[in-house]
Amino acid sequence: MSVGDALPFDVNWERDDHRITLCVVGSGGVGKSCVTVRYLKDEFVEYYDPTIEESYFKEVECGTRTYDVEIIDTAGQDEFADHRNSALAQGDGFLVLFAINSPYSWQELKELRERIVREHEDKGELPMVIVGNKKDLDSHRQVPFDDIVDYCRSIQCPFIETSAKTGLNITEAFQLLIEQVKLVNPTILEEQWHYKIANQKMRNGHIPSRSSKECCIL
Ligand SMILES: Nc1nc2c(ncn2[C@@H]2O[C@H](COP(=O)(O)OP(=O)(O)O)[C@@H](O)[C@H]2O)c(=O)[nH]1
Ligand SMILES: [Mg+2]
Repeated sequence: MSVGDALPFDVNWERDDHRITLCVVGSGGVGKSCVTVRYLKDEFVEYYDPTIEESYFKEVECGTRTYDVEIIDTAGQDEFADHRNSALAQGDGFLVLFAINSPYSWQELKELRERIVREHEDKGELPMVIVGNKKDLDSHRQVPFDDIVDYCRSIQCPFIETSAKTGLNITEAFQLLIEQVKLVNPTILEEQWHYKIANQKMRNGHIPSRSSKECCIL
């Protein structure tokens, strides 16, 4: 479909948020901020304030299309007793991180994943990718690879090892997640795409009517 074509369905203009939200989660210090910034800016910045939650926007390619995606680098999950309004409750997909040199973060990952699944149990299957970060510290690995594979098989979740420091598999991790979103929840990607096309038409001076598929050209 090109920008010039009529929309195949009515865009709900009452909703101003057709973005796909991907949340980067995991216990403190696993590298959530570094992974996110490596993906967005291809830089490794050693230190981020661990208490700050940041939100970014990016166009992400999947197949032949690009989608507007919000990426939330979460923080302070240890205190989220009541997190109903938090990113964890709103995410459409989750990159769940641990650090391969931290058994604590691996245990935390399992608990965190269960909390996210409980939070979204009404939605059924949830797009998720498990990420073992700090792969550059493989010589200090404390989470056995076989344990990770066994766990990920048991919950049927894709797994990838990354390094924010070297950039290894960072784009691939986000790509894997967007592919999971496409697999589990293709409708939200479709909606996002049509919303994006409608916005491009608006910018080009085409005002789609709210109730018909026709456009009037000003
Ligand atoms: N060696 C190595 N250090 C990393 C990597 N990713 C993050 N770090 C370091 O781990 C610490 C915590 O990273 P940060 O992104 O702030 O963790 P967050 O609390 O999960 O957001 C910082 O000192 C980073 O420099 C990585 O891939 N390899
Ligand atoms: Mg952080």
